[in-house]
Amino acid sequence: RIDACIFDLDGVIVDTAKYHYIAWKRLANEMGFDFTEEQNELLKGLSRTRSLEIILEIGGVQKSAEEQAVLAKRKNDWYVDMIRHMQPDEVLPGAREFLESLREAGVKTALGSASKNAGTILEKVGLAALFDVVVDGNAVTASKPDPEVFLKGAAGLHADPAYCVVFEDAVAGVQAAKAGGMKAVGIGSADVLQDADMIVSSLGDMSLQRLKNLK
Ligand code: G16
Ligand code: MG
Repeated sequence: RIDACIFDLDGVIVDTAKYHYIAWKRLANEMGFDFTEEQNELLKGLSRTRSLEIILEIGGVQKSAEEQAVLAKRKNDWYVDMIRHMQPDEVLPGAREFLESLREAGVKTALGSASKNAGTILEKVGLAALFDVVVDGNAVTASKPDPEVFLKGAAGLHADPAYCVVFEDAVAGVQAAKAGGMKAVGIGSADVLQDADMIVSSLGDMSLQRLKNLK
């Protein structure tokens, strides 16, 4: 039995990693070092402050807490400037259709994202109405793999975690789901998401029947 589905945002519903990358790379370049797409992979699912710490480590640069706050804001201003142009056609394949099928079947839905910009993104791509609850980076104190974001989603939906399924593309996100006693569907490759109960390449491969098969 499945009562609720909880979705990660970046990498599951939309590809915002490409915008994060452009903004982080610009920041790194301004500080005088490069930042590669491969390094950007390390930041998926992590908070903005944690991401900046990692980038500073990559560049071998030390900054005070005050300077870090300024840098994080600078990056976010560039990022917000990009996501405010996002369009409904940027929703990843199958995501909208799967969310609609859950709504029709009476399965509750929540968003569980590390991003403080999650609400804006859902509005821009026209998906806000398909989520019953949104838990984002403004609502949590502990980052994935801590299960807080997903447990808050389940609580907001009045759902027992044991009957919740989390959809995640990041290893830390799958670990967070399992730590919260939930089932996890990994979006991506089986090599990296071994802890997931099922792996699909996109939400286009999901259906109510496959959801039921999770038991
Ligand atoms: C997303 C991204 C991360 C990003 C984080 C915070 O997480 O994957 O790369 O650092 O949000 O974003 P913001 O700077 O907008 O608060 P998720 O959990 O949606 O995959
Ligand atoms: Mg993600």
